Amino acid sequence: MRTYVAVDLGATSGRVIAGRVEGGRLVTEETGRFPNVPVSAPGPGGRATLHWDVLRLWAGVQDGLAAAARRFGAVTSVGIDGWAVDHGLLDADGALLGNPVHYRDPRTADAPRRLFERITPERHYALTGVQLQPFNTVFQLVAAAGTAQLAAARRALLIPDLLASWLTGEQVAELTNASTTGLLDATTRTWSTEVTAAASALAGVDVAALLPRLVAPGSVVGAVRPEVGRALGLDGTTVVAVGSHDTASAVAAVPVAGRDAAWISSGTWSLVGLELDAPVLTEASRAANFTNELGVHGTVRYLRNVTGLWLLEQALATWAAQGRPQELEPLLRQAADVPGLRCVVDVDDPAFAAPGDVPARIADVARATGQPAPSGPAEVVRVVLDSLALAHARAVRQAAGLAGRDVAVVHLVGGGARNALLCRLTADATGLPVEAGPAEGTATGNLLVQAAAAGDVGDDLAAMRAVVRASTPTRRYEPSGDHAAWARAEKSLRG
Ligand code: LRH
Repeated sequence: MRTYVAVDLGATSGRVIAGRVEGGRLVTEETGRFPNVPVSAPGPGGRATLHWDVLRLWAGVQDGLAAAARRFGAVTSVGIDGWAVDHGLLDADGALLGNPVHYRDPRTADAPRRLFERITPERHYALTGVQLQPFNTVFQLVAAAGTAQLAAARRALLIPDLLASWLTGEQVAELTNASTTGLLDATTRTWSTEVTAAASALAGVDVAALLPRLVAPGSVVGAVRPEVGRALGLDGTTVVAVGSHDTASAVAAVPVAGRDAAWISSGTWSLVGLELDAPVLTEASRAANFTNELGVHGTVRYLRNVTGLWLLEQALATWAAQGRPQELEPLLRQAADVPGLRCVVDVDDPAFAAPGDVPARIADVARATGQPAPSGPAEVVRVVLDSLALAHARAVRQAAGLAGRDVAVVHLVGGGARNALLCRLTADATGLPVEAGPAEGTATGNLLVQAAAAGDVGDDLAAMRAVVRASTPTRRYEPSGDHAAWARAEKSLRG
């Protein structure tokens, strides 16, 4: 029986999960889990810069891989997925030039304006289909203009591709994650010469030359290097390109994605959208800031980035730092008893983007909008989850309208599937049933792409999803409550 190992890097933690296909079911076991803690350190010009501690992540990945090899013996393949857009710059020797910068670092604030002087936002969207997020890779490269690091760089590798290169020595760009960069042509699915030319003129380096060859999910990146293989017990193991964008892997593990299904990949972000065959590159889609990212098996993930459980994570971190740490489960139970919709905020308000005191920021927004400010952790959590559910409903409705689809069910995968209150409120806000699970959707999708590449699972999404259904029960939440109250809350938010 073959063993596959998924490395899944999230914004707050990394996981290593081994899996086997047994009797049409995926059986998994976690062999590593480690925190992902960003670190601020002086960057160019001494400016405080938020970095990813990528060597610490690499150490956690190696520990988890070695544990998987000890537990299961021969490992057939490893697949790596992670959050999008961020990258390491490598020098001419292939060595990492510095710690990758975190997408939440504000260095990119002015970069969209600068790029759009060279290529209009309309043209950029018509080419790439990517929503405007100041942190997209293309803007990060523009923001790095003039730095010694960028001048010395010969390669830019997205985080999962960087770790894959450390395992194999091969430098590639996996397609689903490449589709988040703002540098990929959504129609030809190759690097856009027009966008790279505009970015090069601003960055002062040849951006196209930094970008490696593209590979599709399911293809072999390479064999694990002998010295790494010996150290970790991975002799004979290959690295397979999976949906290396975590959201692509999560969407691959949505149990059913018929034409009437919307999905929410719920973690630090909520990625809310639909699976399509072709991108929607219309002006209306651009105005609504929907993105066309690529999925496994050539699909398009048509979605909007909604600020997700980040607000809850930051609130918990704030209370812990203030010496009053909160336990999540009891807090969620208390929040369920707080009367709903007393106060709602726009979760995508830029005021919430940077790490910090989310409860205080919510209180500020509440006061500024004439709403009662929540008092105490349970009330704060209720505001966060009501507001998040409202944002989910809006994004589902907009996606359906822009893509010309009728949505009858919402699948919610990822860590948020464990949050019954969030699932229930999302059902109420959308007025649609929510099917919750799998909670480890990303690792599941990662493992199934590897299993399909090896022939353990049929090589199409329907076959992969049949395994998901057989392996993980989902929980269904029917909409209830006062739908008109949600409509009123939405109206009050949008003015
Ligand atoms: C979710 C995610 C999302 C990106 C963001 C940077 O983890 O990959 O899809 O937009 O991180």
